[in-house]
Amino acid sequence: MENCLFCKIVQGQIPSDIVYQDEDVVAFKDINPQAPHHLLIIPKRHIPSMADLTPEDGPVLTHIFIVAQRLAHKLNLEEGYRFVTNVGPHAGQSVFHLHFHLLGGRELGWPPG
Ligand code: IU
Repeated sequence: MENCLFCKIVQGQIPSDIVYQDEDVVAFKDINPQAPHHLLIIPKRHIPSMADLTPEDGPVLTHIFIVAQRLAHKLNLEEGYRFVTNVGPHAGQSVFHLHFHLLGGRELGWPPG
């Protein structure tokens, strides 16, 4: 999608620190990390947010979770991690291409602010 920053990352039009990608998903380091490990995992296909998902998106969502689980294992996050998506302005969503934050490497507070 035109003018979507994460679509541009998917297309390699702007640089990012990609740690994993396949046919359907990309995982890259967040530019403003909030924990020792902070990755973003996104579908390559443009979906603005969780609010726009349909049942047809089930397979890519399952795949995103499995990729996240494998990356967490690779990063040795055995003590725990968080996997979240922000939806809309009250949650602080700032990029409108569905993305999941994988955060770990320190004790995480709850509830988030
Ligand atoms: P949010 O859930 O929409 O607030 O998260 C957007 C994230 O995208 C946020 O953590 C930013 O630091 C991150 N990000 C990025 O990694 N690269 C960018 O070029 C931009 C934002 I703009």
